[in-house]
Amino acid sequence: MKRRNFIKNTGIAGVALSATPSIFSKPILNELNMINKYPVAVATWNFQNATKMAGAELARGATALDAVEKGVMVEEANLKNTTVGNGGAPDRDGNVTLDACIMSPDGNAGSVVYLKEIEHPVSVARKVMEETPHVMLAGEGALQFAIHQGFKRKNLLTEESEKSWKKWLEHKEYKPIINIENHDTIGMLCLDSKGDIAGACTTSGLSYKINGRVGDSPIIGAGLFLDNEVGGAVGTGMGEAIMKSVGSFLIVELMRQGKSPQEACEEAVMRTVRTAPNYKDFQVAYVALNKKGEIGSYCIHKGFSYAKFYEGESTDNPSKSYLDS
Ligand code: SD4
Repeated sequence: MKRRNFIKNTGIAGVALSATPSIFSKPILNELNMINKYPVAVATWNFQNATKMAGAELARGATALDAVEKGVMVEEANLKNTTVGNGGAPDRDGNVTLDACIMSPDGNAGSVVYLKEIEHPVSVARKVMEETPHVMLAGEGALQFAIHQGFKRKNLLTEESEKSWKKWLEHKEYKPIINIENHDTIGMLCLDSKGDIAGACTTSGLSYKINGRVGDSPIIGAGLFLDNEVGGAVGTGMGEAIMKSVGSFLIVELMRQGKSPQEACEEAVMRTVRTAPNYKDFQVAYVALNKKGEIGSYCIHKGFSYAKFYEGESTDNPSKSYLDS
């Protein structure tokens, strides 16, 4: 049974856009005083393959929701990315457990936590949003739901990840890594040709975490939040710190009160800096996008960047940081 009246407007948007000669030719919603032209896709870290995929979808008239899902799926399937989806690093007992969430412009949300053996948790999160009366499913229940929805089980522990984990077991030292070679959790926000915002966030969480640990990424308001009247925000880094400050929700509310995405991201990072005495030991990074297409980003440590796609162009953008190292 469907709780929410999910608006199946993809077809309508497609028809409207097919009459538009080039959606890059001019800002479509001038009344919003766009800084960036539609469509816009932004993602945490230099995940340009993901933002290009989302951008291509948006360019052919896809909704922000479809674009954001397809975008982050690129990294879920990327075996070289050891912090998202297939090939993600396991917990300290060798289990690959995935967390993901998705939000649509109408405020609907879906999420899965501690999901094993499913390559695309974001798509399961979308099914939770669209096909159930709930927001979040966890563990065995989430897996059973996914199987029932037609998802196939798969071993997600690659030889490489298993090798690294066995090496880690030799010392079992648990210390968060600040920036994992610019490959990390992907949080993405898309603004489509109608000016609607959707977002998604997906991760295998912190490498070698305690079995059962869930981070910020699947928590609506922490790893992701959006409000289609205002904009959206995504977070990456030490999930515990992001959860404690409800970082993404905070950013969206600050933007609602008039702050720019940049100012809002800075304030959210500063909340953690002010409250966590050990803030130098971990990374927290945010990216925000408002309805005008303005983007902001801020982090604790240097080294974080965000991928952006707009006007058909894809770029990597180093973020400003609180610390210089
Ligand atoms: C988590 N925030 O599980 C995620 C991990 C991450 O950079 O983003 N790492 O805490």
